[in-house]
Amino acid sequence: MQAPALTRGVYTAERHKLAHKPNIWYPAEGYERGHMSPDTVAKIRQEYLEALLEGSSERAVRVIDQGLAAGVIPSKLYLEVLMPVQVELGARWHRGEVTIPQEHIATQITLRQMARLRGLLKTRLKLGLRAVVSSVEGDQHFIGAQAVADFLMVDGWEVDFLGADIPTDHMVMFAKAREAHLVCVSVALNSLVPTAQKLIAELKRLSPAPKVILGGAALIANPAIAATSGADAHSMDPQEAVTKARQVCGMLDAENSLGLYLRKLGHSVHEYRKLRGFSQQELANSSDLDRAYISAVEHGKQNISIGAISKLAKALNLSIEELLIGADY
Ligand code: B12
Repeated sequence: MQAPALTRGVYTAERHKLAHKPNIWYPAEGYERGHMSPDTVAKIRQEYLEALLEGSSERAVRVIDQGLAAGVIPSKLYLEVLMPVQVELGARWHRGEVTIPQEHIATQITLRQMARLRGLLKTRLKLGLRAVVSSVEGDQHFIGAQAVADFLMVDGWEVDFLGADIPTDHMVMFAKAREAHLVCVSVALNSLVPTAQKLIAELKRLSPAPKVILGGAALIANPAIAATSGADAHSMDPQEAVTKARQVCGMLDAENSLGLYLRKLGHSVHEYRKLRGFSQQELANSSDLDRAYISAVEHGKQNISIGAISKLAKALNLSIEELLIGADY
């Protein structure tokens, strides 16, 4: 059966109107090379929808492969094929045109493709910042939150993705225990907006309080929620959320850049120390530094001298450059 043409629909028009920003990390190389037009993406979207309606994982993989071969970058396939098709599929399910097993199979296929495309995106240097991403208590919708988690991971954040329906008090305790710099909250149901507001208020009572970004279908339905949510930023777009995450966490602020750099360096020291199997005391002994100093460095709280970096690098059997670049790369 030929599925009716899939336009980008209300959801995507909203997304464009409210949230579209140039893709600063993954420029649309395909467009620049002239390999594809918006029609190409629309065609891929249509074929991907048909693959999902058929429940054919193989066909879905082939469609995504063809998109990649045509020069469509992975983030574009993720955001402009997988996401709107998932919305369309869900809308059909809500209208009773797609059965529950069909929707479940399709969602599983798309989750696999999301993971696959995320794997193809080049992950940036670790930022030394931690984000917790979750749907609000009572909310079973988690695909959008997963997308936000994926894009933050690619941007170099340490991400804890909690999935759907996390009780408010557990979420707050978890964010505190993880010392999260950022919490991204997804709310799909209008009826759960007060729950999201309560969660944000409780997160803001933590000391230090994480920054909060709120997004999800409830905001698409009612953008006015942004005025009263208490969040630091709002977005309907996982990629735009990355820009906002950097903004609200002060990464684009020159004053904070030293602090962020020290955190990144601390992360590198911590990771290499673990990799070498040293305790902080052992590293302190072999680098001729104090254990408390090592601890402060690892927490990004020490304005470390070049001399001390050199001692740590030597004790970890690294060049200074390797230590500065970080353990993950
Ligand atoms: C699939 C689906 C379900 C599945 C969810 C399982 C799953 N796979 O996650 C199930 C069957 C559980 C479900 C149940 C219900 N659903 Co439902 N569901 C959907 C549907 C069709 C698709 C959701 C989806 O996966 N979308 C795809 C993702 C990619 O889109 P998204 O979630 O909007 O996320 C995008 C953005 O919002 C953004 N985003 C999302 N979160 C965040 C967070 C941050 C921080 C940021 C920056 C961005 C961001 O990024 C994403 C991509 O760009 C939507 C319709 C739709 N058009 O979306 C309805 C929808 C969300 N559901 C709806 C309803 C009413 C329900 C039920 C109450 C139905 C019922 N009577 O039982 C229950 C509630 C269950 C519960 N307690 O949560 C309504 C919500 C209306 C509203 N705003 O209040 C919708 C909009 C359908 C409709 N038009 O009526 N649903």
